[in-house]
Amino acid sequence: YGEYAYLNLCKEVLENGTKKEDRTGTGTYSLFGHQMRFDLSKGFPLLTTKKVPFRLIASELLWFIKGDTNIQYLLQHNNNIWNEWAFKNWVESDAYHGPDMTDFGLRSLEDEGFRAQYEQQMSNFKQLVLTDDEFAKRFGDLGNVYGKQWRNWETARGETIDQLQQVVEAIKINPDSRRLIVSAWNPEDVQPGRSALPPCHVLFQFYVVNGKLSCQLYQRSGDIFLGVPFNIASYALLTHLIAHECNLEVGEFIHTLGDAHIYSNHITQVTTQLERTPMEFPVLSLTSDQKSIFDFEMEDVKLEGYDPHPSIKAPVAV
Ligand code: DHF
Ligand code: TMP
Repeated sequence: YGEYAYLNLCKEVLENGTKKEDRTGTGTYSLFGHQMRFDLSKGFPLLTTKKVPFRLIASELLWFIKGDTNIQYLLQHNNNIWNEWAFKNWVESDAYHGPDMTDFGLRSLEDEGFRAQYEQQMSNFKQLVLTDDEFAKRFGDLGNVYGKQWRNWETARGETIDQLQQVVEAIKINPDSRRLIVSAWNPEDVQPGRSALPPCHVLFQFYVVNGKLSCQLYQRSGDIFLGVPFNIASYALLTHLIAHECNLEVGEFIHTLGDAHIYSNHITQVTTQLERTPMEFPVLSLTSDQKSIFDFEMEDVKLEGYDPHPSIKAPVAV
């Protein structure tokens, strides 16, 4: 089963990872440099040893593809995965007048009273982003994150580059090209204060041979339990969408990780997951009347045969 590529990474980090402190103050077990390969023609790589919410992965990817960086779209799709990083903008601004939210991620895990306050403020925040467009513009925007860099990369001359559109066209016209690259890492924009979180999935490259489209991602930092299962499925879906538009079959997704880490508060969850036996991967189907990746909506993307083990909860390090 293809899932062992992931499960083996978990095992390796548990056995050989080095204890390492990190920005969030949570602590990790980590190793540097690891590669996984998934043959997309053998099924869609959505993990089965825990239930992974595909709906959230698909709506996040469509949000990137639209070039959107505002969590309002995600909230409209009932997707809460980026809330904490926009919330941070708000509670650190002078427009915020509620209780002090410094270090809300860690504090809400340790202090129940604080957790209730945090949940109240987060709920207010979500409501405002959904109903007040001015507020959403100011505080719902994550800044120079994926959607911006993929679709509206700003040049020094004040022009913009649509890297995603260009790469799709290049795959059609010149599939042998060795320059089929999209970069999210802009040194100018990773300076403090310019984006909510410097991109984790930094650069991806496509490769076409024998009528099959493959994709390789370089991810500088991977939260193995929470982020990485999303990232695998997200890039697998992107590869399917682009292959569909370019009349190609899908080849491989190759996932190359820099700092691959398990947070110290995810160890029991990973251990539980490793005790489970993987099932067959599901199959992705795309409705054929949409051709351009830029026209896809949620209802055009369907998964069949996904029969995972139950979900496993874990706190996200902010
Ligand atoms: N920070 C950290 N520390 N790890 C991340 O994986 C991460 N990912 C980000 C932004 N910042 C991050 C964006 N992607 C979840 C998954 C992906 C993601 C953010 C959050 C997550 O919490 N997943 C839960 C389910 C969430 C839900 O159902 O709403 C999971 O169990 O997979
Ligand atoms: P960092 O910027 O200090 O590396 O923190 C980012 C954390 O988020 C790190 O644990 C990796 C994780 N992450 C993923 O694993 N995948 C993602 O897609 C994103 C956005 C973050």
